[in-house]
Amino acid sequence: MTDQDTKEFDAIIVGAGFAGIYQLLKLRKLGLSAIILEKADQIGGTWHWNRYPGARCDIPSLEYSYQFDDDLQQEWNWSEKYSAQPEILEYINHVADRFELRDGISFEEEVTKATFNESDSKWHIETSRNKYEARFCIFATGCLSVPNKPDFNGLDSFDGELLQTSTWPQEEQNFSGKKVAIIGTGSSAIQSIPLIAEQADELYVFQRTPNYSIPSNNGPMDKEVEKEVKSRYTEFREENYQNGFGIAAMSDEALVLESDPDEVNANFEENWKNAGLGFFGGYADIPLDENANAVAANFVRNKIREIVKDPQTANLLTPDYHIGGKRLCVDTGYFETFNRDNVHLIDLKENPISEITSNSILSDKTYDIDTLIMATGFDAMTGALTSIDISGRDNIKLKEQWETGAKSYLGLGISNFPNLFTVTGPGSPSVLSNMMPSIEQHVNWITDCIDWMIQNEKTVIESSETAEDDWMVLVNEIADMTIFTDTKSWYNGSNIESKAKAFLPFIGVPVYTEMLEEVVSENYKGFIFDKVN
Ligand code: N01
Repeated sequence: MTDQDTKEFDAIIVGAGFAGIYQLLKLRKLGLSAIILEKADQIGGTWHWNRYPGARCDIPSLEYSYQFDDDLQQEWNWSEKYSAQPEILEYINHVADRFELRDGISFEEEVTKATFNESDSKWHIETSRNKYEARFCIFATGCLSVPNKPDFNGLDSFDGELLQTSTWPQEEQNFSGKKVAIIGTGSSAIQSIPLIAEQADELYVFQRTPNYSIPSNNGPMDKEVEKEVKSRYTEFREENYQNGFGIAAMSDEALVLESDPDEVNANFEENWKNAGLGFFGGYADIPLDENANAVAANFVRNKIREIVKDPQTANLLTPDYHIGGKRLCVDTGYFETFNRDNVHLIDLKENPISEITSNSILSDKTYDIDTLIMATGFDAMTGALTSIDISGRDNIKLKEQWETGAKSYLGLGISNFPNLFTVTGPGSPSVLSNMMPSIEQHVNWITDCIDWMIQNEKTVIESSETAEDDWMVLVNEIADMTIFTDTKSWYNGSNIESKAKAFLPFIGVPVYTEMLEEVVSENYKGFIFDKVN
């Protein structure tokens, strides 16, 4: 390919999920030329890839939706409280059409390399098909987009059907008449197991660590609730973003440890029925105090033992760590599924998988199977960035810079990587918030920043190393005040053996929002403009 073939834009956006789509719209409104480069053959990001049975959002759809356009939020009607993946995909497609964004997306084009060229201050980008140059490069690559594929002994020799929840085929899968194994018991498994169990002859669930899960009590959209929310949508969104996790249900200021135990129990019962993820925020000290957390955890442990009839299975399904330490799950009939005769739970802590053969898994005994489903999670928060060959100033590689732990200023900018922005990057509330408003917050911030640079004739922006270091110290200091750091989870990289262990999400949406605003009001404090080497 010659240089003449290089396509030039003001900005390249990587990824056509909720973040990329909105970023394209905002940059177009600013009058910039921009293109989204998307690996998949269609838009949707996480909602395109994760189409396993039962996939649905675990934040109510009235909250898990865009707020940037009032007509859009008034006119779109969700059919259920928690929408299923096909409806969410339909919604993002609707948004792309409504705002005429499709012609700004190039599909089946995977970004493989991005290099900052100091002589022209531009990003030179290579994909599976083309070369590009752009002043700005915005990674809208999502927090949970690179699958974790454990290398089980013999996996390559498996001859049956091998599926991964996070790269699920577009064709419908039918498990009737089959013996199915699923490895993993995180959210993806917890959502899919009840539906697969209804079809499969036998379902073997290989669990390493049990998870806490709260019943979704999902159902058709309550039209009265919808009407009420829509009558005050702006206010509703603003109120939610004042809560620690940016979610409506998580607003209670009361403390477990200072409340009457009977009252706490009654509230837990109510939240178990109605709150979903909000169960975790039902009292302000559940995320902060291990004794308060233990009261909430015991409530859920008792529920599991009440639901699951076989005591040994119930015990195996009962977590022994802080509730919320691993991402809380929201389910439809998960624990009940283990009362079925065709569902079998295998404890990998006691009996790890020693081998996978052409047609079986060897653990405490040999399990003959037709289908193997990996529900083994993601290289979360950093994987999508470190899997691309990104080079910044002085040819510094992002992967190497992050080898001892990812660092970012505000989750938006990375030192040595000028004019590169990340939407919901490490160090921002991202996965510990409602992703939709957090995406909009970042896209608005990035767009305003670019606009400010244009107005103020600045060519290059980058975060200072000091600002970045201080920011990550703060992220970890806040996390250390909570129960989040004591548990092995993908929040701190401990689900991937080779990954540096560091807690990555910023906890506390309102504080974060205030700090973002302060940075802007002080002319982008912590960022350097037009750095001279
Ligand atoms: O992945 P996970 P997920 N041997 O990492 C196990 C979001 N999400 O795809 O805990 C054996 O939670 C691992 O075991 P352990 C949500 O934020 C949202 O389910 O490491 N087992 C664990 O059980 C969620 O948190 C929705 O001991 C191995 C499982 O695999 C995030 O995505 C729906 C193993 C992985 O669980 C990730 O969820 C779905 C090994 N070598 C997901 N390696 C919504 O509702 C891993 N495991 C919006």
